[in-house]
Amino acid sequence: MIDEESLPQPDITLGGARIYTGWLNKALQLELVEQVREVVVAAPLFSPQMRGGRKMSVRMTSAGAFGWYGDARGYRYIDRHPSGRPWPPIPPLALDLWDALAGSVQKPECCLVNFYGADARMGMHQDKDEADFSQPILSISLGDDALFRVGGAARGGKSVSHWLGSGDVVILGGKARLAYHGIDRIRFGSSSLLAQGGRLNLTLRVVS
Ligand code: MD3
Ligand code: FE
Repeated sequence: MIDEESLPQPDITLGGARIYTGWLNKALQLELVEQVREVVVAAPLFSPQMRGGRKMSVRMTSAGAFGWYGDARGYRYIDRHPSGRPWPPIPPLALDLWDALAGSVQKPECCLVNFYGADARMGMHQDKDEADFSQPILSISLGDDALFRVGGAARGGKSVSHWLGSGDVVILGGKARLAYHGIDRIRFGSSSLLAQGGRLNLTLRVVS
């Protein structure tokens, strides 16, 4: 545990989420996109199945020792891409951000990559498939703006919304770690970072 006071101060805190607006400049965003491209080549995007049986509108893949997965048997972390190949390494630039901002001496074991096309969204949920909720999650936004919503630890309570932009980094730690959260919509084409539009979100997680 690293003291929160020794970390850089966030620009905004929202329901306990620490938001670093525009933490990555354009050059670093482009470099990270290139590193994510390598991940997607080795581990192609797919749409996990939700609890109700439908597929998510967000396409996903992972890097690291574990990747997040969902099928008829439920949600879990698995140690291989559905193709059977191992997950590729976590982008080095994402690991640098973890060291600078997460305030954890542990290393992330998963970098979940979410890709949002024009009509993709993510319903309100908790991230509960990890073993240790005292470990934070670090989120990086790249590309189009997204309307992020965060509530409390119980479903259906009050929530607050915030537009996340390209280069924003969010740390979810402390009581925010088990907060309900989701992405209501993206503003497709609002960023020129990805030539074809859309949004990438990376989340770094300690899994086991
Ligand atoms: C608040 N991703 O992958 S990142 C997810 O933008 C996920 O793709 C969203 O929710 C996205 O699970 C939101 C911000 C985020 C990530 C994890 C959280 C917010 C969180 C965990 C607890 C509370
Ligand atoms: Fe989540």
